[in-house]
Amino acid sequence: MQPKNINKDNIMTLKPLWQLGFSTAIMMAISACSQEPAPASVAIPPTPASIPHTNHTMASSPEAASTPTSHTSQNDCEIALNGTDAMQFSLKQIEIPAHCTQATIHLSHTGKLPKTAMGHNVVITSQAHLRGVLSDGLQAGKEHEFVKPNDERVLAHSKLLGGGESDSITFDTALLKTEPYVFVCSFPGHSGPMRGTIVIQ
Ligand SMILES: [Cu+2]
Repeated sequence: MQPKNINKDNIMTLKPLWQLGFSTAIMMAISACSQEPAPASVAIPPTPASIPHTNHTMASSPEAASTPTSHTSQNDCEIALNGTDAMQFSLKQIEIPAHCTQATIHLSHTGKLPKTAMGHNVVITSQAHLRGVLSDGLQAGKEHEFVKPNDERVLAHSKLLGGGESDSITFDTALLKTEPYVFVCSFPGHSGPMRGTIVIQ
């Protein structure tokens, strides 16, 4: 049959070509490796771990030296977070200074919609437990403000807020240093856009 022969021919001719291409690529890769010396000029940036966390004024640049040192160490452990009628948090990432043993999140609903339509909360949990916390929160329903009661996977959570309301939560930061943590709004349908990572730095 004609179609079969054509197929066979194609395979026969394609295979050597493919092998040639493959071996050429390998040879090129090998020669590229052996010819190029290691780029010695690449500067290794200092890792965050190498920066002494007790030293706030690393006066390595003029800007850093001229920065007012009026901030108190208590205030930088407090984070302001807004939720809007457009189903957004004001932050995609919460940064907590490494010296904070506790951190506080002040959540404000800056919109006007009621919490039945556009409720916002902030729930702190590990990345690994996020999915389970959200599905159990959904099951817990609105009478529990979409957080399973006494959920051990939840480090902290705020009340569910409507427009114009606010709430604050304070939590220990020790666990945040052991694995990736996230903040999320557990109101149905909000966890996609309304979530972010927590970074200790
Ligand atoms: Cu929300």
